[in-house]
Amino acid sequence: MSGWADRTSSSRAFSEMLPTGGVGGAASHGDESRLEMLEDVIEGLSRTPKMIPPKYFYDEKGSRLFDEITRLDEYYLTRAETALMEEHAREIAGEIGPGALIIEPGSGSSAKTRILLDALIDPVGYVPVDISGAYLEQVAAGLRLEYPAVPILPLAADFTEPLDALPEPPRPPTRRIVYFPGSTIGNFTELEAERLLTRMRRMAGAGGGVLVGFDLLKSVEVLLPAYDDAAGVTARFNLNLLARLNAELGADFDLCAFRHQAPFNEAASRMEMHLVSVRSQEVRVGGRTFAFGEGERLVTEYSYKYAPEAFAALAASAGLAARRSWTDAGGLFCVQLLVPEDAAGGTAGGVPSPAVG
Ligand code: SAH
Ligand code: AVI
Repeated sequence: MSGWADRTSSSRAFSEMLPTGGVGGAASHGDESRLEMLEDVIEGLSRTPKMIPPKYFYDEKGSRLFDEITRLDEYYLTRAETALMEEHAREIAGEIGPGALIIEPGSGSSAKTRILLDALIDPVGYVPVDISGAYLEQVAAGLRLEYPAVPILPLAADFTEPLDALPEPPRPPTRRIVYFPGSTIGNFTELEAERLLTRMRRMAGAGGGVLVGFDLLKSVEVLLPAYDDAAGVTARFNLNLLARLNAELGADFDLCAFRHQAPFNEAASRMEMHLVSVRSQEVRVGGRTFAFGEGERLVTEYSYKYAPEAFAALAASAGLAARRSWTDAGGLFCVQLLVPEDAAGGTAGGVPSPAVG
């Protein structure tokens, strides 16, 4: 999936297709977001193969379904990364140093961030950034109770778009650390990931760093069930996307006429999530009609799996050097501390000599 930010269509034309009558002169933020979603969905359904960006999974129900996924036996990623963080949090916090500001794009439940916050010395603030606004507010409220000494500064935003202004903590930070756990980086193509990491490098600034978690390439015996669990939670998560488009865009997807499928694309080193049309059918979205053939696939997500060296090379293309790299005891998941390449000599973030692998 690529080029989602490049909208060529007229927003005004699309606004008339929204179910409640469009944005008009006094558009609310909600209207603008829905309009963008409508543009993205129409553009994505016009492609071959048809695609919808995975960021639209995360309405409030989608966020809760994702949380349920993270507790599944088959979904090893969260368990492995949590174990890694529990084992290495003190060391990671030592590398980051005191007085840091932690910014987390796509913060979700902020579960692993709690492990980091517990280990950090005197963090000046935590900025969780998430597109799922209502869920973000609930998580932020919980964090304020748990961490009364840490300013919690949530930002409801799409991190793939330029962020206008990040909330400022009351005290100036010694450095900014962009924390990007959960293998969310894996949901972007390499070109998109390079752009995103470049943006994160700029956000962290010269003395800062990017702490990123990514999933390691492994056998299909482990990968396939992780994205197609026995209880069908991942299938519900995938299909909820269509329910959301029906509810928010007035689309008429028949949820019984699409089936969840999650193949491994070996050539691209990624898991993929598809919704397969079980029959030939037409679907209406925003005044447009889209034909699906029997067996036709709607691509809803890529989830790239990396070898540590391949990820370090991707980071290098974004001007970031891997200073440190940690792997969980099971060898399933990896977290790397990336610093701007010109700081790789040893001054940034109080970080000592490079050690990747
Ligand atoms: N970082 C958390 C959550 C990972 S799930 C963890 O590791 O557990 C991915 C999260 O990113 C979800 O909460 C989703 O709402 C959010 N997200 C996905 N795409 C986004 C985007 N473009 N902008 C902002 N948030 C996004
Ligand atoms: C959020 N993201 C990293 C998850 C992943 O594994 O790619 C989303 C997910 N899709 C299916 N299960 C979980």
